[in-house]
Amino acid sequence: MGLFDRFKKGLSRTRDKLADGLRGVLSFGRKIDDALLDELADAMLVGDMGPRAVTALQGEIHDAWKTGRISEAQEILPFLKEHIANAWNAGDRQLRMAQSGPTVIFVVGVNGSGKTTSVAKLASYLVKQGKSVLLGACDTFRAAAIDQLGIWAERCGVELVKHQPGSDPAAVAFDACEAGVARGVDVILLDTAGRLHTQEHLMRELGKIQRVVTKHIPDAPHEVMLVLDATIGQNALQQAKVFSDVVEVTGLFLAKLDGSAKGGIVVGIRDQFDIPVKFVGLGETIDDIEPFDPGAFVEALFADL
Ligand SMILES: Nc1nc2c(ncn2[C@@H]2O[C@H](COP(=O)(O)OP(=O)(O)OP(=O)(O)O)[C@@H](O)[C@H]2O)c(=O)[nH]1
Ligand SMILES: [Mg+2]
Repeated sequence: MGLFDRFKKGLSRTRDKLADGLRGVLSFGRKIDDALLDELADAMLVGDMGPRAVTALQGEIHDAWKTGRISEAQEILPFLKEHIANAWNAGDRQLRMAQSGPTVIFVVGVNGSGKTTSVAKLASYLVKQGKSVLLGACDTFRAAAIDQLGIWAERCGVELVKHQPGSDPAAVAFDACEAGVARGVDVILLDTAGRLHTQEHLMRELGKIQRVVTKHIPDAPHEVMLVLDATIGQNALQQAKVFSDVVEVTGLFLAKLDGSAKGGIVVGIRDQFDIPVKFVGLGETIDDIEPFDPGAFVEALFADL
């Protein structure tokens, strides 16, 4: 299955919801007018694209219509696809890698967003690219969390650095960095415990882990990857903001896109944050990871319309 087909499959629920609203609006032969543009905005809002992004897109289409660039409903879709896809730079979707020594990827997010699974997917993805990977079990809250990561490490054939449950996550991060440097691995992936913005001490702990990492490897962490659960829709925007306040989030991993009818939030995220979506999760196995591709995403989002 090609990238487009995998996106298409993963986005099927989102697309069904969007298509319901869009089909009538975009029907062949309809002339563009204000009423049509309002209907279009409603359909995009129902599709979770977020009020700000929808208003901006509606404005662009309105301008294109007023200046005579488009006049028929069927011209809207290509216009929309182009404008959404072009909002992403080509360069910023790559993982930032270290110039020398190990690349450290620090993975954060709220409880149950998909962090540990996404760490495993990233490990597997990197191993397939010929990289050596080491995992750090910085979620020391529950013994089960350490075991869960251990199982993934075994399955991916990568090394794991862990401490006892209840130990200091920053100490695990330190040891993982030390081991990574000593063993000359290419990438260190740090899994962390889920936390909510109301848990101030836990949010502060993230800052501490980040500082410990930087102390050991000066230009690290090279990526702070925020894992967002795509099924939560607009709340994802709030989470991106809160986590960005305590750590420098450099990339988003949008997990559970397959189970989501709210994949349209990707559009709203791009509009509100200068943080690129780097990967999406399209299922529960380690192979269900795709680098985010705006072109394939947009084509899949609006396929069959
Ligand atoms: N369908 C689907 N399920 C996913 C995806 N990513 C993760 N999951 C599921 O989401 C659930 C939570 O995943 P975890 O990786 O344990 O989430 P977490 O953020 O590490 O959770 P905590 O450590 O408890 O905060 C599990 O049942 C995963 O299988 C995905 O891309 N698609
Ligand atoms: Mg976890």
